[in-house]
Amino acid sequence: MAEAFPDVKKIGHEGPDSKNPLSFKHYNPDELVEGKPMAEHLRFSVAYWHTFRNAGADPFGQATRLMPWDDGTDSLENAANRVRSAFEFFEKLGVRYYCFHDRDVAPEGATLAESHKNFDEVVKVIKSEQERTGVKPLWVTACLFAHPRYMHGAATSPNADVFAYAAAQVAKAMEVAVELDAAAYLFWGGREGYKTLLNTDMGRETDHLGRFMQMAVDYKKQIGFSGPMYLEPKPKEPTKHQYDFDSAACYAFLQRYDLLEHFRLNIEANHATLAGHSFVHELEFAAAVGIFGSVDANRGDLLLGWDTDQFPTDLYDTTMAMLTILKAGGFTTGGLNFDAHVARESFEPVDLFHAHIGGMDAFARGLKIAAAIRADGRLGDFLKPRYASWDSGIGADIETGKVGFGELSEYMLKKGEISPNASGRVEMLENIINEHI
Ligand code: XLS
Ligand code: NI
Ligand code: NI
Repeated sequence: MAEAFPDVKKIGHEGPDSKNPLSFKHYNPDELVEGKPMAEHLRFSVAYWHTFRNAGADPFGQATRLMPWDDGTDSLENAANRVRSAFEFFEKLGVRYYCFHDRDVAPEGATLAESHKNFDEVVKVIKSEQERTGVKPLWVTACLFAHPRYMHGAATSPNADVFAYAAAQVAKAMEVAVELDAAAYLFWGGREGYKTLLNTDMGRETDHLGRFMQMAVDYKKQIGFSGPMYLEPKPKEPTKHQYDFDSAACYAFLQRYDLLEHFRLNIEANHATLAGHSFVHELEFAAAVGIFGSVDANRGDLLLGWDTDQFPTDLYDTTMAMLTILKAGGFTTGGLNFDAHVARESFEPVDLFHAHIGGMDAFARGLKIAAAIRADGRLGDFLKPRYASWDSGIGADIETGKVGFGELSEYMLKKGEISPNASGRVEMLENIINEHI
């Protein structure tokens, strides 16, 4: 098979002064940051659905992208060629991970059995490409939202057969995750929500979603899949309201259905903004309650209210994200998956390289800036004295449960007024970030 990207060689690190658009200015995989190579800090991953399936159509216009390796058919041969092209891309870009939905890599068949068979055929090709290159899935997932059978949802469909079909699809995708040595398995609740409450039994639907995830946990044990499972919050789109609205809603769901020890979150930047949060808020919440897992790295557009899935380029955002990720101890099984697509007008194959290089450099810079801010220490040092009143005296008594409202009333009546507050120094702290950017 001919090369898919014959004009592109392996992308190298040329440093910030290079004018070569096909080079990294900041991402240098072996360079140590806080004693760990950048590649291990960032664990970049390519999203198969955007980079190899999304041809650039939108609700108003047809596909624009040139994909010379793709003959446009649903044949197994085309699927296999696409896999080879994808691995050529991963290798040339220098990423170690990729993510996919079952139906991204293999065509849906006329029956479930035929779909399984198609999947198995393509997985053979994927496996040999993985062995050749060492590139592996950061996570695997099943597409439970594109086919018309999922019009009312998958695990939350009013039709019990749809739940059963989705379970069969997930079971198969989990088996493939084992086969391909995926680091994790992911659930994004594509249509697990509602269009109108007039036709929806919310309590029953969320119970079904909980039951579905409990079954997934059982199956994971049964087939010996050792990686974690991720839940990816998103507040809306395609439904008006999705049950996995944001990190906090996912946390409540996981607690209610006793799933906490088996799941972590995959935080997507654009989903955070759709939920009315910042990307870093979602990361910080997940880290604070101990369920931070992985990241779908992209960005939205403040002027557009949907999931535009643009490549991340905002240094302030990548810096704030890496500050939180470093504070949380970094990725273990997770990484930065570019759940992003090139603009519809960036239709040439080389644009895929520009887009990913930009995203990787933006996060490499964010990582270096975050490490410099941590080394500088002023930001981190600010918190200790700010919370000092909790380290001894009445604060410590509250934290350790020694006192209740009665004791606190006594304490305050005697003291008469609070010790003076200190300034929050908002602008001074913001200035420290900008000193380093
Ligand atoms: C869609 C989601 C999806 C998941 C994987 O908005 O981001 O791409 O990441 O199903
Ligand atoms: Ni995503
Ligand atoms: Ni998304």
